[in-house]
Amino acid sequence: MTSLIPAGCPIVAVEDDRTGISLETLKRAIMDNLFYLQARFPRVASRNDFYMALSYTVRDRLLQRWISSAETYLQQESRTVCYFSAEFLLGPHLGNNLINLGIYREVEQAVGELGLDLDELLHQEEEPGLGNGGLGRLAACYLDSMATLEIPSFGYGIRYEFGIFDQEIRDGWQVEVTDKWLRYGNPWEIPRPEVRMPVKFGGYTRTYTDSEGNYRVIWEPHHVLEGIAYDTPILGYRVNTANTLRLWRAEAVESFDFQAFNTGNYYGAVRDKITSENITKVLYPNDEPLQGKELRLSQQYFFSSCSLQDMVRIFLQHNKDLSKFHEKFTVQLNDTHPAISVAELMRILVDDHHLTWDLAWNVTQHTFAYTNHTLLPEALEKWPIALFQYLLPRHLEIIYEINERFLDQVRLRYPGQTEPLARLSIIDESGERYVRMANLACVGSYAINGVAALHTELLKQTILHDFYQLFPERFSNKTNGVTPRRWIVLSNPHLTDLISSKIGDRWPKNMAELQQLEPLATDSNFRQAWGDTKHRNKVSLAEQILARTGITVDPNSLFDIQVKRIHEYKRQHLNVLHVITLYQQLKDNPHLDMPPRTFIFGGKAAPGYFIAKLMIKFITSVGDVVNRDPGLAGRLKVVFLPDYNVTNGQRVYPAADLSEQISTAGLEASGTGNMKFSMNGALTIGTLDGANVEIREEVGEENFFLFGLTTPEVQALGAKGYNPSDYIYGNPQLKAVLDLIASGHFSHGDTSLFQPLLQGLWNRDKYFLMADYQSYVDCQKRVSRAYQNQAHWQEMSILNAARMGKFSSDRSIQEYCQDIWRVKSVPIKLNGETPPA
Ligand code: NBG
Repeated sequence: MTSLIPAGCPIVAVEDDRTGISLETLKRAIMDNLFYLQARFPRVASRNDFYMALSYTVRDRLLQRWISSAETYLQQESRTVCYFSAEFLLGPHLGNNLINLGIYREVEQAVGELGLDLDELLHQEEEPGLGNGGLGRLAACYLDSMATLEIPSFGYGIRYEFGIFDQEIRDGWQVEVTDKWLRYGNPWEIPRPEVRMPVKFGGYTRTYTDSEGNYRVIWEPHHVLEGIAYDTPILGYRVNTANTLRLWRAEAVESFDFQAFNTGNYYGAVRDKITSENITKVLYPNDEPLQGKELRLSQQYFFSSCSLQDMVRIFLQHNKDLSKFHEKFTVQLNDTHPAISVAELMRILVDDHHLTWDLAWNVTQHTFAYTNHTLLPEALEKWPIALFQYLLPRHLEIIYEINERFLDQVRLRYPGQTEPLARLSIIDESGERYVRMANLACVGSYAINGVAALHTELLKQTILHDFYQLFPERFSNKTNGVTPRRWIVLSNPHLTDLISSKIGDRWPKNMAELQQLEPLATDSNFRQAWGDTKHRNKVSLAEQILARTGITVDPNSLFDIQVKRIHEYKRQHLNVLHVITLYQQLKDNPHLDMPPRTFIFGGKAAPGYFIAKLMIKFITSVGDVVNRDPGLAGRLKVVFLPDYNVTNGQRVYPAADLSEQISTAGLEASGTGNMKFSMNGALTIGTLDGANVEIREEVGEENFFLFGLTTPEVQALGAKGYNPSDYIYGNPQLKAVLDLIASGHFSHGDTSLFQPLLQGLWNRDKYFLMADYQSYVDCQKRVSRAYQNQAHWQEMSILNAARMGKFSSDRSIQEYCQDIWRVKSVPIKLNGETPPA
């Protein structure tokens, strides 16, 4: 702790330049903030106090940019993108802001001179885990790219008090722990208590005719809440643009229900307050299927309504004519979670602002664009009519009206046919009646996109086929991307320095420049340096692993990594079957020629997803046996790294040799971890699924380990009648692996523990593991052989990184801007200056 006490530094600054970045100014600002904002003197200050003081220091340095951005957008009345997302998985801000501001080194030195360690302060930050996985992280990468490309934009979402749960592993099982990320304060958000929006729930509607003879509807709610805005600046990379992420927190309108209070029902009144505020308490931890939860629908409506009301408020400050709303704003719906916005904007325009239905519909349909993120049919959101009626009675009426008008159009297209009508209808009437949110989103949007080429094609062929027939012009593909600022520059500084020493330092903003590395792939010195950086990263991951799991792993072994949510379709268990295959082979032949491997897994399972949780137990149990087997002489290690999140991801990607992207073909919409690995020089073993297809196209098939059935093959096999036991009985090695698991070898003799997993594979094997097993094991053999030729491995690794330019989220956002949003960049001047290019 003594290192926390800075020696001989001024405690109170007399004058303070809040934007300066000279060493002395930075040091003084940190001490100033420690004193004035944390009210601490150095001797008693905790590490968190110093983290807060440093964060405020950095925040001060981006506030000018933020204010200038807001002012410029206001003056120029810029067309603005609003990215609506129930999830933003931001990850820690401090390091990223230092990178984007370009003051990492300066701050590192200033902090050092105060006797502190920047790394330790960075680790102090609790990451805002306001998302489940790929979808939420994509939203965060897109905010970074929109700011970097100087696109006027807002992120709109929910300020969950508790984000995605922290994962602990006890006795090999996942245990969920509440994520109290706000516990020690959040220096990055600015509450805007005067920006508050009323949000109604429940009740009934009534109609009347106004003095001009117009038919009007009034919604008399059962209760009303307020949404309070919390703003976080989102700074672009080496530009003056800082956009806003506005998240809403729910608050009861009156702290007390005075009626209840007066009648003596004090606790009843307090309970109502608590119930209202529950809406933004916690993120639903399910990655894909979400059904039937009243609170979840309330969350979706709550943030959609607050955000649209806010946009209308902003619009009306300078314009009167709401029929032009869509010229100022465009809204991207990140999946169907905010799809209720379609009905809410109609309600605001028609009921609150008295636009005619047709005018309002024209605005609505030109405002929204919809991104689909999944093909899993069970993940398509639908809400029971009864729940809708109860929670959002006015919206149900509006949806019926939208649907009726829409179906009239459909009837013209398909005269006399009822099938297409039933499939296209926003209301599912096949059994219990539901509102289908994807249908609402498609009908209400001017653009619809998938997130990788294959995914978009499959959308058109399968779940959105009828909409594609009707509105082909609305469909396009926008392959996902990830921000190289967080995923290379921040997380892999050694690699960043190496690359910049060869091709200069403009590539983080122009990833196509990485191609200049290609000629170096055959340069033995460069290969050596490339391999050395990887090794350093592996050493530090090995230290992490030891500290967090107690398992010692060898940085010279092949680091084979699969990190992502735990799901049957992602097939972590296929990976484990390969581990057991190698285990058996080594037991049979201790002299087997193969490079030592360390299998690293990470990922959270939805708390209610029993098989996914059992998969974690399976991984840890196999690890327990394999890691302790003296006969293996450390040639196989299996690690489950607990609590996979953004922070841990930043340590994992740079250290990977091999990236596992092994989902059943046709089921992973895109994947984005696959991109992060490859950018950091990992080779991929993968199926032709999601963005893997495009990654392989870019890096070259000779630099990608492909295996498994293709999507059409999976479809054909399924149609023909797939019988997994044919594959098992036909493959003695596979049978032996399954038998070993069934024997209780990995469960202390307990033969029942993994039965649910085994039964799944023997009986239905919904995700075709048995069909892909041999192809996977063979492909892994090619990986091992390739790894034994290090020079060639490094060459492939360099080519992977060099050819990943396409997967920068900057490219994705440019495509959204050009093809969908039709927005242009608006450079921000600071003190009359734009930053140097
Ligand atoms: C996920 C897909 C991923 C994809 C991300 C981001 C959902 C509903 N979908 O394959 O499973 O990369 O979205 O598009 O979380």
